[in-house]
Amino acid sequence: MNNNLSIEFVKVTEAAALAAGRWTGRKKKEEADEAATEAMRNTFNAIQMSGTVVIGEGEMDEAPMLYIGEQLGTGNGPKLDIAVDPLEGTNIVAAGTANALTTIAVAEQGTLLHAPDMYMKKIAVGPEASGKIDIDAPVIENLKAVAKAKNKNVEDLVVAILDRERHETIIQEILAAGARVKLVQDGDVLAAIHTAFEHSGIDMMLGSGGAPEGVLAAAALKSLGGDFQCKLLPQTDEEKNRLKEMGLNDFTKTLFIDDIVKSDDTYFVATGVTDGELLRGVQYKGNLGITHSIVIHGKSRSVRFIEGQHHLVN
Ligand code: VTB
Repeated sequence: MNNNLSIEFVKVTEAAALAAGRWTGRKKKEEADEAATEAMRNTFNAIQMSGTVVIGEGEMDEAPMLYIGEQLGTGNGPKLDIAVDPLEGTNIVAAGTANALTTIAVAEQGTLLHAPDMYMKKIAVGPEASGKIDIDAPVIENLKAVAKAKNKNVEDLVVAILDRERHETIIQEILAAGARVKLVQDGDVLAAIHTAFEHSGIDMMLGSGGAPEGVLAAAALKSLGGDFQCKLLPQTDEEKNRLKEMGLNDFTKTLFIDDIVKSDDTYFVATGVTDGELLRGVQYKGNLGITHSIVIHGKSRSVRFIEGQHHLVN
């Protein structure tokens, strides 16, 4: 992929964040999501590329969402797979709390997992524990393996997990092993990526969340040298049929990071909407909007933090 595209992709998440940020703390999550989606689509469509959404917010009939199979870009230029989460944390934005972001991952055509938007069981770790995890193993075994790899005691480990009733058993297993939890209201993309950033204090991410969020996290973690495994969790026959239509017949099998993201030639990009632990949120000063983004390039494994100043036309 042409390196110059990276700045074009940053513009996409910046535009989405600038649009969604206007809705921060207004208790209007749908409006925030729609604003992010529209800005993302418009900015993508100005890029010289032939992109396809391989995993996103829903199916064609659920428009205005960026749907699976949607074509993005001018139609000229490289053929690319795109994973999108126009607004990771719609509830966060509505409530005006922390860690909402806009995010995309882009890779060469045919290299990102193409799957419906459904639940996915996930495990994520940073570079030190890469290759040591097993999504099928008991929680305690994964904790022991991560502790050993990081030269820590199990008691020192912090596991990020979405604060949901469905996770009660896993949470109890983490606590019984002596480790600690960091309960996350929303946003398991960031929770997963945090495992690769020492200062976050998070050693592992467990639990089920959205499949698009899983692909986005895997794209970032692959470039950061971390590890990620998952299993798709269809809830209905309709979801099972949709999986089959997409060629995923054996949905019970574990998907490893290289199954989810097959190439190194990837970009993961995110822009903060509300202030968070990795990125500051959008700040508005009159006609000026200030954004903070991260760009992770798989080929070079470079990580860049980019501050943008934007003159906004109202
Ligand atoms: C996660 C999280 C999202 O949905 O994937 C989660 O990353 C999973 O779904 O920010 P439930 O909310 O149904 O548990 C979000 O929290 C919201 O899309």
